[in-house]
Amino acid sequence: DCWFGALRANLKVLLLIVAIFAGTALGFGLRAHGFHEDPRKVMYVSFVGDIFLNMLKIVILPLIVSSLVAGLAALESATSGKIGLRAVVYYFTTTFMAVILGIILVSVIRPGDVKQYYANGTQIVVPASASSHEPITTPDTFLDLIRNMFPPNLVGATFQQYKTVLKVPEGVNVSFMQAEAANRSELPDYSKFIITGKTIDGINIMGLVVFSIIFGITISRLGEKGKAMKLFFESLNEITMSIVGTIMWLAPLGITFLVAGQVLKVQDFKAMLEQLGMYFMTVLTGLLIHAFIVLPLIYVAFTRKNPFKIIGACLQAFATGFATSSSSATLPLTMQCVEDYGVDPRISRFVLPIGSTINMDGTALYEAVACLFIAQTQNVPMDFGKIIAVSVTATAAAIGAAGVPQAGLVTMVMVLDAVGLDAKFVTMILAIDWFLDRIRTTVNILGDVIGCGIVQHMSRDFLAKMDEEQRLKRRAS
Ligand code: DAS
Repeated sequence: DCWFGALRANLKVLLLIVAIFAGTALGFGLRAHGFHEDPRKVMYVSFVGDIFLNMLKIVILPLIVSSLVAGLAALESATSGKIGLRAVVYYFTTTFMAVILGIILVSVIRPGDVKQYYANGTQIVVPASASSHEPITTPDTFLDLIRNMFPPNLVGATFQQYKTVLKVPEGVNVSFMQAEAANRSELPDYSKFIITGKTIDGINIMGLVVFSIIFGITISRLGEKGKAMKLFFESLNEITMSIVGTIMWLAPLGITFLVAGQVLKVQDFKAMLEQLGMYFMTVLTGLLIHAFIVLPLIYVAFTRKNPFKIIGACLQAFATGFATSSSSATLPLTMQCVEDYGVDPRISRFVLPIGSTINMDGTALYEAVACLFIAQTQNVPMDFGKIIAVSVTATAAAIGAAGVPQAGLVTMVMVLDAVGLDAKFVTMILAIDWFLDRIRTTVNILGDVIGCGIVQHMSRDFLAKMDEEQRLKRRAS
């Protein structure tokens, strides 16, 4: 039976990886037949993939709320405080380490020195601004940010309370950068990016996470009085996870068409690789070092276990993260994978929803590299003070980015602003961002999985104590 189970799990992973290659082949095949010139044909192809992505998004809301509430209700508030603190310390440390790694690499490789890499003097072109945009305003003050973390009601939290809001669309709204760059007069208050980055098709994830944490801790404090809600959210979590299991069988089909649709949307491969090849290699090198050296070493340091066991158990989540470019949409799978691997649900339900929202090592590394790359192409000298500014704002921008496609591009405006670079330069790296987004999203998910394993290992003693107490209670009753 276990042999069949293992085959089934690996079969799923194999199917997903085949789906990614099939989608790439399909995409290039359709390009050869000129599909990429006709937007309608592109829409028909990506339509199937979008349905799969939206199906995953539907479960984000009930999953995050039920996991956090049920997870926290199952723990004493003191325990959840300890687990939460360990998780947050891990998130900040690894995110900051990713930024430092990115800064070191981009300063050594210097991909932005155009003269160094492009003998024929190819200038890196800043494409003209995108089409006109609808008027966009986001919360005006930092108070909006705080206010929206405590939504008036659970349902209200899922729909924007803002006047008009920049929903982080699937393809980044480049004209947003132009708008931002246009009214440079007022200093962009960073609350805009944090709260903007946190919206997923109108769902204010940050507000939901904060509300669910408070709700879950209160249930655990109320004991008997909160029991009904505890059972309700536990059952909601089971229902949601079983829906995820069903959706996952559609993944190979959805992923094939998601990838094919993306390959069709890319405008000009040649210019992209010629102009941004070194930048691409710098980001890729950083992400691979962080994912396969830094994080595994941290895992070994804290757990003395083989990191590639837990990584191997989550290939399904990584493949989905790569295909969807969305760590929030992949969250249901990430949770299923770590729980199948053996992580205690009381840890995964609590640590993963928060991790998928604020722990984005891949994005942090990418934003630091992209910002310094742009500075290099514009021959803007980077003194030590600016490097510090980049390392702080890239960490904050990664925390502020949502788990949706190209969210890291939106929040990068913060980093560019910190060193006095115009937001419009984001359009320079747009051509290749769709591909880098997939890889950094996968690294974000890897960081969440490693964090889950570490927090689980560090909490094993008081989880065991809790189990013992529950056993004694059951025997007594
Ligand atoms: N795509 C985002 C995610 O889902 C990361 C990013 O845009 O940087 O993690």
